[in-house]
Amino acid sequence: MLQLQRMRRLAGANCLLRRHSATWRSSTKNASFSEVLQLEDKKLTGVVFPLQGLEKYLASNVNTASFRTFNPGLDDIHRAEALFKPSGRHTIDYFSSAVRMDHAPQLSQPEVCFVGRSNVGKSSLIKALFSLAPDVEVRVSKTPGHTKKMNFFKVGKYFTLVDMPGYGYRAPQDFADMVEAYLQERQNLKRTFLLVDSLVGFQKADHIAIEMLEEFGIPYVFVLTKIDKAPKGLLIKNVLEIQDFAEKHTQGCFPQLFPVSSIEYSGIHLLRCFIAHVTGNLPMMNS
Ligand SMILES: Nc1nc2c(ncn2[C@@H]2O[C@H](COP(=O)(O)OP(=O)(O)OP(=O)(O)O)[C@@H](O)[C@H]2O)c(=O)[nH]1
Ligand SMILES: [Mg+2]
Repeated sequence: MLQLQRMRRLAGANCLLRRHSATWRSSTKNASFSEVLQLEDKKLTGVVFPLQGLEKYLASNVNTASFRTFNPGLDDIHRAEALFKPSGRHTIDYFSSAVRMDHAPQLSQPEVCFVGRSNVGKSSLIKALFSLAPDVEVRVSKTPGHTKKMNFFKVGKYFTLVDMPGYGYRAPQDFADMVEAYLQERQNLKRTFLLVDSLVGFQKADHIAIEMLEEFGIPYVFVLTKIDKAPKGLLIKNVLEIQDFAEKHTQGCFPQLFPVSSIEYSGIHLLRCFIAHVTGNLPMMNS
């Protein structure tokens, strides 16, 4: 509680300083953690810890222990945000694209990648993660199959983030050669984020991707996208189904699902912190 109050005071100071830029910031409401700290407690939980925000809708016999596997403090989340904001010490930039592994940039810094069906919201999620770096251009589209190449974004010397083409409908022809080879060969890959649409849940193609990740022995995490769009009942059904699947049928999957809305920034701050953590940029005590 004390920690929350301290963080809110910090946030209050920031708001005073930033009042003059309220117009452009209004379209990025809740993008920055100091804005989130202005929210009342219930709303704050929903935005920062969307999984925990759903607990109140669940029957008391539902085991939600895994909902808090990754349970950073608000100060950790705030510290992680600094990595996603360009500073005097680091820049955040699009770096390069590749359609084949031998075109992928040789980078030794830790890397994370985002995979999932076409149109699931991979590029939008990356755009939301980088919303505090407005010069970084990440292209999103309503048309499935928009991202055709592996796009590498560099966050200083800290880590690289890779936006992948989608699988399934309108996937690029060379998808398998490109993405399978990447997943199998990339030495500095620290975590793969497998995105699932909260409106449709697991699809056949997702199970194929999961089989592949399990076979390669790659550590991965489920992210549930577009939670602003899903009716609560459907959202809860898909959350429980995925959590249950992760627990019972996977080896390499992190036990906690990350629900996100790239439009409302729910879950984005926690995901930034998780990325900072898995890339070794935010050592933490309790995970
Ligand atoms: N409401 C809502 N719409 C979203 C969200 N994330 C993505 N979208 C929309 O979903 C569509 C597809 O988003 P993209 O981010 O381009 O999807 P993608 O997975 O990168 O797609 P491909 O590059 O084709 O594989 C766009 O119209 C986005 O605006 C979200 O969190 N909420
Ligand atoms: Mg895309």
